Amino acid sequence: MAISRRHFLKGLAASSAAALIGQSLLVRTAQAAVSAEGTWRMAGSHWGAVKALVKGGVVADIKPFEKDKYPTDMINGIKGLIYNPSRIRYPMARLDWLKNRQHSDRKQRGDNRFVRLTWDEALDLFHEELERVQTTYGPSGLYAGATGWRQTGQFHSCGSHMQRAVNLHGNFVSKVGDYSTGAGQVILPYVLGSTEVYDQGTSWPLILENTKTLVLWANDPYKNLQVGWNCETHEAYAYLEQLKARVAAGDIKVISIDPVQTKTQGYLGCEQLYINPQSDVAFMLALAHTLYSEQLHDDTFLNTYTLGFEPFIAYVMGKGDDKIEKTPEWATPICGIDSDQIREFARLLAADRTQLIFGWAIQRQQHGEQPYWAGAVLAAMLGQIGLPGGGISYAHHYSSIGVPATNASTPGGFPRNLDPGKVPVHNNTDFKGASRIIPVARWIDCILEPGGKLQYNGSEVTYPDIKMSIFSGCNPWHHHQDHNRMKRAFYELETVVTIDYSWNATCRFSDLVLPACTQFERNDIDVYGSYAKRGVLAMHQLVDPLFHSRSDFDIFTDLCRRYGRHNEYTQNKDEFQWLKELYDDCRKANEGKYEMPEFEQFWKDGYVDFGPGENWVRHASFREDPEVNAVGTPSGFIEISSRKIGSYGYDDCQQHPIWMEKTERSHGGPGSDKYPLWLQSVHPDKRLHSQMCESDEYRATYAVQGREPVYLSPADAKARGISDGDVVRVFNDRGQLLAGAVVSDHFPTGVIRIQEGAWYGPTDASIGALDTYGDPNTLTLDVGTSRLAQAPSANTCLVEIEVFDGPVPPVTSFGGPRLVDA
Ligand SMILES: Nc1nc2c(c(=O)[nH]1)N[C@H]1C(S)=C(S)[C@@H](COP(=O)(O)OP(=O)(O)OC[C@H]3O[C@@H](n4cnc5c(=O)[nH]c(N)nc54)[C@H](O)[C@@H]3O)O[C@H]1N2
Ligand SMILES: Nc1nc2c(c(=O)[nH]1)N[C@H]1C(S)=C(S)[C@@H](COP(=O)(O)OP(=O)(O)OC[C@H]3O[C@@H](n4cnc5c(=O)[nH]c(N)nc54)[C@H](O)[C@@H]3O)O[C@H]1N2
Ligand SMILES: [Mo]
Repeated sequence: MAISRRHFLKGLAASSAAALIGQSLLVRTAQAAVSAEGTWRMAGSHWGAVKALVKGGVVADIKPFEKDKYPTDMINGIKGLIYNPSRIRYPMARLDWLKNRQHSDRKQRGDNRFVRLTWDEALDLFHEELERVQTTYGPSGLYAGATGWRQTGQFHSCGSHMQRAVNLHGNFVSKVGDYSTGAGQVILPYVLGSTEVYDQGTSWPLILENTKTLVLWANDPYKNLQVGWNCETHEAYAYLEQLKARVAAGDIKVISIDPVQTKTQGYLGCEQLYINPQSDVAFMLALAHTLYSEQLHDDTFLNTYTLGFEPFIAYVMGKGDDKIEKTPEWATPICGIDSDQIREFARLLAADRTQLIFGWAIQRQQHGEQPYWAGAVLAAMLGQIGLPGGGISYAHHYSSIGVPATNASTPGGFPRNLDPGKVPVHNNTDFKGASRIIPVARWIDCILEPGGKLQYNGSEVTYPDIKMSIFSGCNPWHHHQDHNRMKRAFYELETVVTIDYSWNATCRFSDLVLPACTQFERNDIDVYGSYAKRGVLAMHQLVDPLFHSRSDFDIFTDLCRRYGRHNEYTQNKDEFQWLKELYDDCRKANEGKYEMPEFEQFWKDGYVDFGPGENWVRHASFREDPEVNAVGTPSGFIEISSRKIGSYGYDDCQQHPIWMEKTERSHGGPGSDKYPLWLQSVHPDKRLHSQMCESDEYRATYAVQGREPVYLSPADAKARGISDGDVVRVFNDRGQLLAGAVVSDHFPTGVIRIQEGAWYGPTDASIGALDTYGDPNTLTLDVGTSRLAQAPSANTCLVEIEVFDGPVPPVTSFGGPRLVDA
């Protein structure tokens, strides 16, 4: 193994991959034969199922899997993801932590000075720290709940490996919810009876056939369907292509409600309805007002399928506590849409079959529960929920939702929990009165206020006193808001361990860093087509783990060895035995439904296809019979008002949807006199969050003077003397960053965009340090959406921007740590 690494380092071709890999199944199935022309092998990623040309032990080329007719451009970044200077080469420890451990100077965290370790040293340290924290503080001292967008592959799913291994050692604090849909997944079960956000949606063919007006509300599917939770095959794009043709023919009207001209809008050639950021609920209430005043709402639907319309409509009509009638004239100054246009739009929605399709960014803001709830109320007033091409969806921009899905069973994964009846080495369940589970986006609050109380979804959370954190398959120094606040919290942590394959900012702020390999350096299986469940893919190992990296499975097997639990961890199975078992279980579950060959044949073929999927209509069974197929709300009906939520007594999430002003809002809202620009940190067009930012050549295709782009309107640029291509400073009271200006008329005055996932690269470790590359979470606000969901509010954020004068500091984000001697 070491030979191949050295060969790679020198840029020489390794002699024979087969010889180096040894007696693996790759060899058994002759997949690893190395010839001058190389071999094409099947692989998979969030960006798509792909085929990779492996030549001389190196990944030389990537092309789409033949079933992927609409591959994303991002597969051109994959080679650079494998081979780049930010790959973690060895296990490493932060200099002062290695010397002083829990007594280290934590203010040095972020200065990026690290010492190289051997695997044995690193895993011994990891084990010692687990022991120390369990015996000194108990399970409430350890947070191992954070996981995220681990690479595809059901077996190697790295969060499960970390959590199973740590579970075998002792208990720990975990999390509930996620950053994607934190508000939506909590509010919608009260309203529509399920999370909706992760549920299958009405099939695209039925939408194309039946819908007359399609509203994309805060939604950019053409951009966001490029990635999927599993190995994507991008079939939704075939339907977007048909939609484009229907729009051109005038058969379907598509309207994008968005402050920005989106990529989808440009592709479809559809209309944009401009709206001021964060003001959608005011607009929705005015739409409800018009529908009701003009008797355009569906009384029969409301009476048959919903509860609690009366208090809501009383509030809209000015009979609520605030005595304000939510007329279009009331809404206009808030949402920026002319009152006549509001009325016309309400009439259009009621005129024919209307499908509302929401994106998720709109609930990633303060009071993010409200637009989802108000959207459901509008859909209920229109009375089309459960009809093909009508009603509401919260997910058609995600992971092939809406592509007709098969009924196939898909492969399971490596278990994250202990096997039944097993207990950890330290079976201490005393959390000292603190909660065992915290809302995911509140972990920084928790570290800053141990013992503090938090209202969450009808219960009270008591913050544990966390001393050690472990991160695997996530990058909190991209995903969490307000990095300068995070620095303060990290002063309180004694030990931070990160397992990743790239030296991102989370590694920089850790004490112990372990190098995992990428999914291209191990064997795995996964479903392809994400929610459409189109088939099972063999993810063949392409090359050896680079440098000293290892698979998460190998890393945690060896950690468990240190406390005698390695056999329990692996269940005495190696990688291939696991893959075969996961496949065989799946094959068995599909017996009589879908034909699947023996594992060996599947592995050789590279995939097994389940054939076409079936059309389906969301909420149709409820519409058919609301008694028998009641939705999962407390009453079984759609709840326009919720007694349950009302009983919590929260002022920031009351018993029906209401308009609430935000802490920060542009276009005349609070804070806009000092910081007039709304910063939206949407999901990147050419990355998956922070993944692939390290892919140097690919990054160069969009970076501006080596910095992350910040998009702004011509008017805002002109007012500040900013030209396209300038390095600019974006700032507010929370932080400051450098970015490269892209002046674009897709952006209105008062709105700027920096895509999330840009690698944080501060000039030094201090609080307030300038971020040299442009991570928007240097600037975002770290507050919960409300007491109900406590979800992140990244899109509630105001800033100012100026030309940066003075010498521009180099970007510090990439290229790994500063190696020093102990
Ligand atoms: N401002 C702002 N912030 C946001 C958002 C926003 O819209 N605006 N969006 C939020 C949302 S929706 C999300 S989902 C989060 C995403 O947050 P994350 O899931 O934390 O983001 P990723 O960049 O995908 O981080 C995954 C990390 O796992 C590593 N990794 C991948 N595969 C493996 C593996 O096999 N083994 C190991 N050990 N590591 C691996 C990758 O290298 C990467 O560093 O960000 C959130 N943050
Ligand atoms: N290419 C790519 N695709 C992805 C991802 C990725 O990283 N890259 N990440 C995946 C993940 S984990 C997730 S969670 C989803 C995220 O999916 P979303 O959260 O839906 O996506 P975003 O791109 O953040 O935002 C979508 C649109 O919302 C608009 N918007 C923002 N605020 C408002 C508002 O107040 N009002 C209105 N009307 N519109 C608003 C934005 O202008 C943008 O056009 O995407 C998934 N798909
Ligand atoms: Mo997400």
